[in-house]
Amino acid sequence: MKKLLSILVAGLLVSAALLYGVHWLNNDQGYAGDKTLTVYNWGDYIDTDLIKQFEKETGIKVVYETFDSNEAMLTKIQQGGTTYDVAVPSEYMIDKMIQANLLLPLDHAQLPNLKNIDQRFMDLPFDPKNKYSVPYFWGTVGIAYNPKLLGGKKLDSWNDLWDPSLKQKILLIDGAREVIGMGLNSLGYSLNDTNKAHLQKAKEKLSELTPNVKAIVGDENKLLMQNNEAAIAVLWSGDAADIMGENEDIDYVVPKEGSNLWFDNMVIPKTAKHVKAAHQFINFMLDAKVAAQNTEYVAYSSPNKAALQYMPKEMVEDKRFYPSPGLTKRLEVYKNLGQKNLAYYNDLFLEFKMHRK
Ligand code: SPD
Repeated sequence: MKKLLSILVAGLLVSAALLYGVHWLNNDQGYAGDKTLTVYNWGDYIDTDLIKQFEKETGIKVVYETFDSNEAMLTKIQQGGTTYDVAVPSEYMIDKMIQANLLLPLDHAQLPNLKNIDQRFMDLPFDPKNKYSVPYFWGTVGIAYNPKLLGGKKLDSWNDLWDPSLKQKILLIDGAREVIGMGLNSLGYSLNDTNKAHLQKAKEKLSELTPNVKAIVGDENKLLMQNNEAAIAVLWSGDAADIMGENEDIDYVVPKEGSNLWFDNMVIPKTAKHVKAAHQFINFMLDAKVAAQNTEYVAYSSPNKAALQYMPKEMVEDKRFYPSPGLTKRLEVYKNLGQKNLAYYNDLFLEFKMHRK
């Protein structure tokens, strides 16, 4: 009878502990179990083996979703249907999200691997002291082209793209700031110009490019270029690096009139439900070996100084993708131009896209 009673008491204690444990497992206090973390990132922008590694090391299940523009990401976060724990916006959007009070200040004490980031990428004007964001990847906007498909022609200028011999040869990135920016730069204007007359001129100039534009695409640009189905692409540098790894005939150039220097950083939206796990994930991605593996996979430029030693030399020493601070100083970073101006850029881009059809 005594034995039965002690078994019963032990059973009750185990059940209570289990119940208490279940509560623990759900409240994100750092215990492995049924915790989840929802990450929202650009398409083709992570080595998914690293997600598995993070899940294995922490017991946190990652739900991973992708977007293809900063604007799409913002809309989804503002709608609030899904609550994201980590997102990866670009600089001007980070500024906009800070102003709109959509981001949570980061706890740097939970991000010891932040020491791995090159100081050059810290404390930038869109997020002083990295209060809300930490570097993930960076790069430029430029032209990838295949001289073999262009009769040996070399390109080094935005204005080269208007050459009538390039009919149906060009892929454009599906991004309002990039395409309108290309029109502005080709006319000698700033990428952050808000003068309506200049913007109209840029749009008119872009309309003249229409016969040369084969398609306006997202990540599909990579396959089209790799397989020699397109000769030229205006794109982000990392996509060019990826393409060039598959097709050695292709080259990448940052046009001489100037171009965009961009930064994609990790943030925690204010609505995040798993703040501690979000910090764990960000810190994991900042680890030198993890960042090196991720960089080799996605081919974008890493701001993680400690990671560079684990990456192939030819990758890190390629000045097209790791340009010197001297060159990057000549490039422009997008500014948050405010809701009205950003909407105007989007409208012009939409008009340009519709005009093509
Ligand atoms: N396929 C991943 C693309 C990520 C590119 N981010 C660049 C943002 C530039 N504003």
